[in-house]
Amino acid sequence: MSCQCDFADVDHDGDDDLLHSSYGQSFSGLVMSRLFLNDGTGFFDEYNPSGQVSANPNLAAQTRAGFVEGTQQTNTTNTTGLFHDITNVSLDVDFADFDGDFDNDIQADSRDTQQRMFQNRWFENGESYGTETAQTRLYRDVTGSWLLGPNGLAEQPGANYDNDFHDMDNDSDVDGYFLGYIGTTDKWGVNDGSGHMQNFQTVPNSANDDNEIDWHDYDHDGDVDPFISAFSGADRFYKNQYVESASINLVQVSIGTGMGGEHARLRHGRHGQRRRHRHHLRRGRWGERSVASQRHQRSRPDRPARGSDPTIGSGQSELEAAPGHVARVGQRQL
Ligand SMILES: [Ca+2]
Ligand SMILES: [Ca+2]
Ligand SMILES: [Ca+2]
Ligand SMILES: [Ca+2]
Repeated sequence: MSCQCDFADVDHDGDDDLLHSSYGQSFSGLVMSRLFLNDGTGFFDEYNPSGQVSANPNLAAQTRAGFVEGTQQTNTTNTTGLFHDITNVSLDVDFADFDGDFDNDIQADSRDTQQRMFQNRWFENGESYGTETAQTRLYRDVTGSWLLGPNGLAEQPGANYDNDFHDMDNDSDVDGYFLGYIGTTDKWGVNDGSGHMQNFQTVPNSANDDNEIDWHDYDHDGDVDPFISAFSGADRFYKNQYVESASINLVQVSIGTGMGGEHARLRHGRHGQRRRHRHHLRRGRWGERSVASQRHQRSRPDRPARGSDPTIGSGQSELEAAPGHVARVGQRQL
């Protein structure tokens, strides 16, 4: 019933702790996600300060079990610590410091229901986990203020298989790309610097049923660009135009041959091995492509310098402007 775990040091003791997400039996979204603390020797103990235990398997309403302040209330928008919702159809979880206070907050996607945001309260609790007597814990559900989206909690994604976070506008806070944010359509949102995702924008040509997003500054212009792997159909690459136009304004660019959706689906099915594909992208395939691209450009003095193409800011990509170059790189992929 789990499709994703993630590691980060949530309590500033120098070891990586474990967040284990669940999507529930038959994607019910009724089983709790759980946090486990590393004891420094590689053994993990569940952080469950109330001592209450979930029923098997579904977490009942008003239960205090879990790592987040308050009691369980489905789809709560409370942000004071009275209630939380730690049961959703979570196929991806990510640690990031959304509010810029140097501790690891949590974003949990949900295939079919409201995504969640949990604020790490280490510093708010005086550099401690908090106490049950004070009704404080390490995490607080802040979905109601950090992730309401363009239409509040009415969003019903239906295909939210992955989100990922990176600084898309170079202002030193993490922004987000949300797969299948409404139906199967993707959106990106920007962080206001204190954790609130806002100004959600629809990603062009993103109605396909996608599987994963990851980042890479493929054109080395100083902003990160998203790559989307598709469940079916073609994968997509977008250019972030922030450096050129002071606006993210994602525009789809060609990715050449050899990276189509059928190819991707064969490599990594919907649930089983998606992270292996991500690892591959980070470590080699796209990095090698970028290096090759740079070398090729330096060897062609007649080609415009990177970032100097005036058509980029009006929506045409650098890759589109040099199709021959893309084709040669693509052949190298095969
Ligand atoms: Ca730790
Ligand atoms: Ca934080
Ligand atoms: Ca940012
Ligand atoms: Ca870029």
